Amino acid sequence: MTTHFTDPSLDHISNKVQAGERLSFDDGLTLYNSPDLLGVGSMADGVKRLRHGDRVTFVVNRQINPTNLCVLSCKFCEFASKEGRPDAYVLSEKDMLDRLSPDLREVHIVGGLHAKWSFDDYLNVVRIVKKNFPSIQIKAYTAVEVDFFARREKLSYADVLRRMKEEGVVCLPGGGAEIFSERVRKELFPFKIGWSAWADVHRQAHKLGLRSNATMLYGHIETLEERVDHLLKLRGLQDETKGFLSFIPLAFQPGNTGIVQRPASAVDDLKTIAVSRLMLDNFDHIKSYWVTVGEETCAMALRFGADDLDGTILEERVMHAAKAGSPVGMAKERLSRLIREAGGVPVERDALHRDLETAAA
Ligand code: V47
Repeated sequence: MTTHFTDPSLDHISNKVQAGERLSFDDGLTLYNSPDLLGVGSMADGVKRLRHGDRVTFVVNRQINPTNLCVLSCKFCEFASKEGRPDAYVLSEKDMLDRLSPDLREVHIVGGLHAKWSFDDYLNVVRIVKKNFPSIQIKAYTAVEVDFFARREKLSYADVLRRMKEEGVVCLPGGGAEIFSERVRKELFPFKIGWSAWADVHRQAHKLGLRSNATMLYGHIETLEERVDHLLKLRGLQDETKGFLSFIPLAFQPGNTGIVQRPASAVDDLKTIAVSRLMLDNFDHIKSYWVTVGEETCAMALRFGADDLDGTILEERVMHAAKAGSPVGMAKERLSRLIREAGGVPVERDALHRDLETAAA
């Protein structure tokens, strides 16, 4: 089917997409700058349909954020706290177990970098989950945490990751990537790892057979050039390792940070999903994260290239600390309805993006 674009600069890109040719940095910028939102979206939807048809996946999951105490003070983060502040917390073993139930497929563990916790304390969180709920798959610790454990214990990334795998971690979340721009890093998160260390952690994880995700935090002070560069860096790493499961664009929630007045627009959210699908030709899954974009935009994103909604989550803290307007969790039935309303077929998956029937086999 030929699509008629209102923006003629999309014709050339559409020809490349149809011929299965890889898009360039300039193509990425042209897509982002195009006023033809529906044209960009229909191209991305076409690519999504070729890979996944009408299927849209989700997982019955839960997030556990063991502590918000963090040695870092990233300007964009409203989740992190310091000792003595009224909002500071550390979950007890009981707190963690109270949040879990055997019907969960995945638990996503991520939290602050606690000044007094050893690597073993972090591993213990994994042990507690594994011992009490052996059937729940554990997605744990971002590259930022892995780097923190490695420095603290004077271990290599590979050693840290091997220990995590031995305790039962099956994949790593994609957090901590923020935006791979040194300019933005110096401004917003100068003490956090940048691209090179982030990439190395994921490279080592993939070598050990651990799969992982990748994210991009957008809608703050980054430029469109920096977003496209971020996507190309990830595409290059995926060419090298083939270990990434999914890509998740995270719309920045400004809260009280003062960095920007309001979150990215729905148009920007939808374009970011579409551009990600078109540029990341070697990523199977593009997630529309309802927590940051809200339910309405999230459903529309399913016609703009997204094929996954993450999950039920039940208690999201990181974005809600920054006043995200979405609910903190969603029932499985509500997620399915959202998918059906957008014309998709809901498919429940596990943490490794396998359909449930396959996973059970
Ligand atoms: O790295 C922090 C982001 C990330 C804010 O891998 C914020 O399946 C928006 O990575 N507004 C952690 N974002 C969450 C994360 C994630 C989420 C869902 C699924 C997966 C996955 C990973 O949250 C951080 C940072 O980029 N973040 N503060 C904020 N105010």
